[in-house]
Amino acid sequence: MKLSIVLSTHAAQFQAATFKGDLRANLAKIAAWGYDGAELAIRDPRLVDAPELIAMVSAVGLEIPAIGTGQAWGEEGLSFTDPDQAIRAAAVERTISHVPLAAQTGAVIIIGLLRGIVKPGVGQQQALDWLVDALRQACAAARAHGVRIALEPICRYETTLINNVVDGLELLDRVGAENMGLLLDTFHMNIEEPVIEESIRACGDRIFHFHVADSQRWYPGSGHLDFASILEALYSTGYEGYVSGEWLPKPDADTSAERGISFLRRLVL
Ligand code: LER
Ligand code: MN
Repeated sequence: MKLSIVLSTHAAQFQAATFKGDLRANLAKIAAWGYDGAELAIRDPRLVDAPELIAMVSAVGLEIPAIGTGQAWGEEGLSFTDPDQAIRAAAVERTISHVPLAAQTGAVIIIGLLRGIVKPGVGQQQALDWLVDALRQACAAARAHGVRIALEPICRYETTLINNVVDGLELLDRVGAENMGLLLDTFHMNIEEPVIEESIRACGDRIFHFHVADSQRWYPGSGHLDFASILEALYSTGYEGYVSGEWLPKPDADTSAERGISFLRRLVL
């Protein structure tokens, strides 16, 4: 199992980015605990020096399996489904601006909350049409560089658009881009899927990335999810990507990272 954990390159409000703050020190700790990669949450690629970042990550022997983009929504309000055309265009442009780093590192670009939350006065169908249009543009730009995009079904408490695997697979069909797949997150799945394992199997080879957190969004092993069964279902699809920790820094970031990896590494798969 290739394991990573979410790390924000800059201060961020999103609570489940386990690590924020001193990037170099955090990368060293993540490597020392035995993780194979660091999933980077980057608000704006213009804020990072890509060669320096890649050097810092590889200096401690880590990979960058995925780049999270949601802070552009959380901190700046960019969204694929905003009624303001300029905001939608800026969200697409921001997504495309992650492509060079993704191409260099082999990272998948994550579309989570950058899809937006449907605003009052916007119909659900209109929002879906805007979402499909934005994803087609982003996928076309990414495809030219061999980069993949993963759309994450997110639970009803965070967005009204694409809450579950059925919605996600339907959206993939509509977008029709072979470099687009899904990011499944066990925290959201525990809220939205009837049977987590069956939903995973239904995705087959369309799973491009995988987030783990336990039922209460703490580290795996702290709640009531059956990770042996969930990960068995994941690998039965032929998945070869990363299992990436995205959980609350509870009781604190370091303890959660150590306990999370020791629990996951003990699972016999
Ligand atoms: C991001 O990966 C995620 O899971 C969402 O909860 C973002 O708010
Ligand atoms: Mn997630």
